Amino acid sequence: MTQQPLFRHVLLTGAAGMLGRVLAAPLVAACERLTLSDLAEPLARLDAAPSQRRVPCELADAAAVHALLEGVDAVVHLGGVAVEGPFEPILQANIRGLHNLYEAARRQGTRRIVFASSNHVTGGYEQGRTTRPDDPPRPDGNYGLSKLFGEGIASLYADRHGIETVALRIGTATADDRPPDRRALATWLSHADLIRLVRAALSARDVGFLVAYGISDNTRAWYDSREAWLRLGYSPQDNAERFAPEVEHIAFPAGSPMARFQGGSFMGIGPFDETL
Ligand code: 15L
Repeated sequence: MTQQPLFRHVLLTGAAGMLGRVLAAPLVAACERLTLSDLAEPLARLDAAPSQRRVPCELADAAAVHALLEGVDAVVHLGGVAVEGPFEPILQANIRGLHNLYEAARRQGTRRIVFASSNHVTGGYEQGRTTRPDDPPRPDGNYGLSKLFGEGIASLYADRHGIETVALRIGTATADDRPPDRRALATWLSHADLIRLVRAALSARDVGFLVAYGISDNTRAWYDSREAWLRLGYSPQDNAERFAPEVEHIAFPAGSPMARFQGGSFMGIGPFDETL
């Protein structure tokens, strides 16, 4: 599998977020030109190399997203709401935002999107069950639902317009690069493996529309993504198990939805009564 960059100009959305901060520097080496984007305020605070172009953008603003994608060959799309919460902000940033992104990609000639989807697309499955990318989705809330929409629009734009997407159902990546609790012994994605995975998703050829779980080589993993990883040339090197003695005791009460289902804590958030 080649690691040669396929893309000249890569856009990183959500660049000021936790994953964006991990990925910005390694992505510089994966393309000729990297543009960093996020909401204006966090982007202004971002400590990035002066050579990296920064463009603030609201994903819900169609005209701004259209301008953002001018000349962009590939997008690593991390932008949007990253946690479970009320529907309206998720609707704007994740659903409308994704529609804006794919429409802009179609009109501007962008060829590939690496989409930060989420394990919460299938968070409704029981923990311990082996879950694969082609299992029926079981979103665990508004956030998981928005990621499912993202995968849907990615599939549509691959079929109709030839825009390739690798949808990465990312597990648990944290700022301190450690699994925070027992659940994350299954779902953890180390920073080094995140970088490997995104590089692979950018450099694999002819991916069409592909869904892969984004986790490390965890002994307790309940996702089986081997086929998709093979297609990408992703080979995780880290394993959450070495943290087990420190975090095994950190868990929700046995039998609670948060302990039962793969979505973990998100199963305990909401409903939000927004339409009342
Ligand atoms: C995600 O998709 C979220 O963005 C992040 O906040 C974590 O909660 C993670 O999933 C997880 O499931 O651990």
